[in-house]
Formats: sequence, C-alpha cells, structure tokens
Amino acid sequence: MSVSLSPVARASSPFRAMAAAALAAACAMGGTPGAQAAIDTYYRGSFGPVLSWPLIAIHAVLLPDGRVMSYGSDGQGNQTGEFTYDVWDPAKGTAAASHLTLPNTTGTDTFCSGQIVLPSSGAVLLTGGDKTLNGVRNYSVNDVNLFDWRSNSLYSAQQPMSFLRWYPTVLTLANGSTLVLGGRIDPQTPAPTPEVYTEGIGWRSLSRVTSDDAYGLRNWSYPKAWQAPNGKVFITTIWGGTYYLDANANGGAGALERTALSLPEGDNYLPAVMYAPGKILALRKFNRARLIDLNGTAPKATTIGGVGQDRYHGSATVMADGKVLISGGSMVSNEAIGVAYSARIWNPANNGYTATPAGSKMRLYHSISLLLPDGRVLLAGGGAPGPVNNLNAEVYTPPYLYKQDWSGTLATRPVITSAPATATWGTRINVGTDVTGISRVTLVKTGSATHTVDFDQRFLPLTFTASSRTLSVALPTSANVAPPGYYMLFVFNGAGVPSVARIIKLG
Ligand SMILES: [Cu+2]
Repeated sequence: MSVSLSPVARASSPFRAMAAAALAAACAMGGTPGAQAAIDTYYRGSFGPVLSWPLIAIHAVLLPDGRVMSYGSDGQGNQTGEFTYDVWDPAKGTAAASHLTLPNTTGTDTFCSGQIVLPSSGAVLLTGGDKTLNGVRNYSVNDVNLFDWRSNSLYSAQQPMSFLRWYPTVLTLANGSTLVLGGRIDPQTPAPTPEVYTEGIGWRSLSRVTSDDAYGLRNWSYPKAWQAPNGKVFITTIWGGTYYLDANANGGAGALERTALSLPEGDNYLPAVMYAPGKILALRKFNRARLIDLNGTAPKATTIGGVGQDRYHGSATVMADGKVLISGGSMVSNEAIGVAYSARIWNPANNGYTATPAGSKMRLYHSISLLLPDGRVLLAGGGAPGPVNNLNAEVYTPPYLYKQDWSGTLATRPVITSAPATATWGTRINVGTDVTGISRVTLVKTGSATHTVDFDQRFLPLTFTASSRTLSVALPTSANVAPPGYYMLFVFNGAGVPSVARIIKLG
C-alpha cells in the first residue's frame, strides 16, 4: 500500500503515537481502502458515493433557501440548456425525489451563460447563452432570464443585454448592481464592453472601458474578476496583466486602469478564489500559484508552492473554515491525461496542501464545485463535450466534520438556534447556539459556479463576543469587502467543528 507519512508528521504530537500505530495496523491489514479511510478522515476528509444527477451540472448556483439549481445539458448529457433545469434539495437526501427537474420554457439555450443570485430579490440572473445558427453551435444570445426560487420558475426578464454573450462573467458590485463582463458575440468576435444590471432599473453599458486586453479578445472567456476593498473591480487576465475597473466613474460610463502587477501566464480553465478579504489564491500555468493581496494601495503578489500539477478545468472552493478545496482537472485540457482524482486542501495559514482521498469521477470541462450550507462540497458535472459525460455528482466531506481522532466517525456539530435573516454592514447581530465555547464564526458568500469560476465566492472571518449561548457577532463594515447578497454564517465549536450554516442576507 502507499501511505503518505507527511500528513502524520505534521499532526500535533498527541496524535503521533496513535498515527504510527494506526498506520501499522492498516499496513498489517493489507491497506484495504476501508481501513485507510477510517484512519485519515480527520485530515483528508472523504468522498461519498457517486450520485446520479438529472443532467450534467455545467452551471450550479446555491439558492437563498439552501437548494442548488443546476443546468447545462439535457437528460441524456447532450450540451444544451434549452430544455430543462434542475433544483436539488439537499434536505431531501440524494434520491430522485430530492430533485425537481423542470422544463425551460424561455426559449433560451442557457448553455455556457452566466448566473448569479441577485442581492436584492434573491432571484438568479442568467445572462446570455448559446445559439445554433444554420446547424452550427456556440453562437450567442443577449437574452436575460430570471429564476425565482420561491416559485421554482425560470422566465424571461424582458430586458436583453446590449451585447450577445457566451461565456460571460457576472459578479455583484458593492452598490448592489451586477457587473457582466467578457464572453463573445459569435465565434470570431468577443464582447469587450462590460454592462451593469440594476434591479428595477435595467441595463447600462460601460461605454468608456471597452478593452480587448482586459476582457475582450485576449481574455474573453469567463474573465476572473472580484469586487475589491478599494471599491473597484480587480481583474486578472490569462496573459498576465491585471486591471482595476471602476464601474461607477465618469457618470456611470466606467474607468479602467492597468495595475503594475503582472502575473505569470494563466489559463481560462485554471481557478482562482478570494479566500480572505482582498486576498486571492490564483493558480497559473505550469503548476504555479500566486497569492494576490488587494488590501494595500497597489495590488501585490507573492509566490507560493503549486498544487502539484496543472488542473485544467479544476475548481477552487473556499470552505467553511477558510481553507480551499482544489478539486478536479487534468494535465491536458479536457483530456483524460494526468487526471487529478484526488483533491488538495490548501491551508492559508501555512500555504501547505493536503491530499484528499480520490474521488470516483474525472471532473474536467463543464464540471463544478460548490460549498453547501452543511459545510460539505458538491462536485458535479463534466462533459458535453469531454472524455466522459458525468450525469452524476459526488459530495466531499471535509476533515472539519470528522472527530479529531482515528475513528473515522463524524463529530457532533454545534447548532445555530437563532440568527437574523437579514443584517447590514457595521452592525452586530445576536446568534444563538446550543453549546458554549464557540471558537470561531465565519461568513462565506453563497456560490455560483461554472467553467472553473465561482462568481462572487468569498470568505470572511468574523469577530464576536460570547455570553453563555449567545454570540454578539460583528458584521463587516464595508460592502467593498462583503458585497450585498446572501451569505452562509457558520459557527465552530471548541473542537473546530462547524454548524450547518444559516443563510443571511446582507444589505
Ligand atoms: Cu462551456
């Protein structure tokens, strides 16, 4: 059997003797997978069984009520978002009855659109999508559709964008508007002018900031962009340049500036994630990784060790504790060459990576990863096209949900007994818990994933004081670090085990 000793060597000293004994026992048993899983779940986590999924989850978005909407293929795994979408309720388990697969009657093929939960109404905004012209796929539309999670209905917003977009990025701005950037108009033409959507008002083009370098010809495919602490939007490109976009400058026409920070060569299909306020982990080509810090007057980047191999079409998902799960991908874009079945957990405290057990399915082109309110991570999709069409999902259980011993059993979780449904910046909220000794409170933006990106994903540690079972939690002071919208609020007990999140609306 192969046993990596390094995680054990890093374990705190009380565990070392037990670790050695447990590993010896596992080896004596021939290293059966069950024995291995039982001893190491507390630092490697575990993958659940393969779950059938009604379609290939090319797009997946966590709804304000904790369910997951996904879409991108038909029930046979053909690339098209024209016919169906799915709503999965994790509270109903994983059988067919936990899914509500509904007809898309909008007429829009939502395949390779953008999607995000709007911060005010909580509806999902779907921007653009696919069109087949004269039998040729992958043209674009400027259709805008909305999904209402209260009625499970998908309908036309009746307000098209100015530009047709296929592969656009969407993100929430500090002022509550939604920025759409990138994508292409047709197979030869990018869409280099961003647009802003404001609920109740409609669309406005950022006519002063058209750029082929930032989000056009050289970086059109789901450009990576984040609301930054300085009020602007920070953008990385695959060729290395980075930008600040001010969507509100010049009377709403926008302002764009290139920053002095250049990154090594990247790729549309290598992930990046805002893992702390103003801080981004960015995976670049050739197993490079950079930590970008936007908290100073100018963006800075530091070099850290890579994740071990390039993971084209992999995902990076910040978890309830601020560590990042880097999952899926392969060495060659959308080919079953150097497939990474095992994920890596990146720890921002020491920049180390911990290998997870192997998942069952390759998650390549058109796969997603999404943090669930229960602290587990949904990994789904891949295919259409790809080496395999994954009409399936797996759920990864992170180490923090296991007892910190060698039993391989799940820990007892603290419970949030009360929390407000809405809150605003710079205030304190009371959060009730079923136990004392809460050690940590965190806030994670509800995710919206597709094509290696997770729009708006971010993590914020919160400060708090405790009085018996009531916490007084200080919320972020600025919408620049915590844009309006829906967040998962987690509390951790003294053993570092998180609660199921309460989803609260900031705004
Ligand atoms: Cu696509």
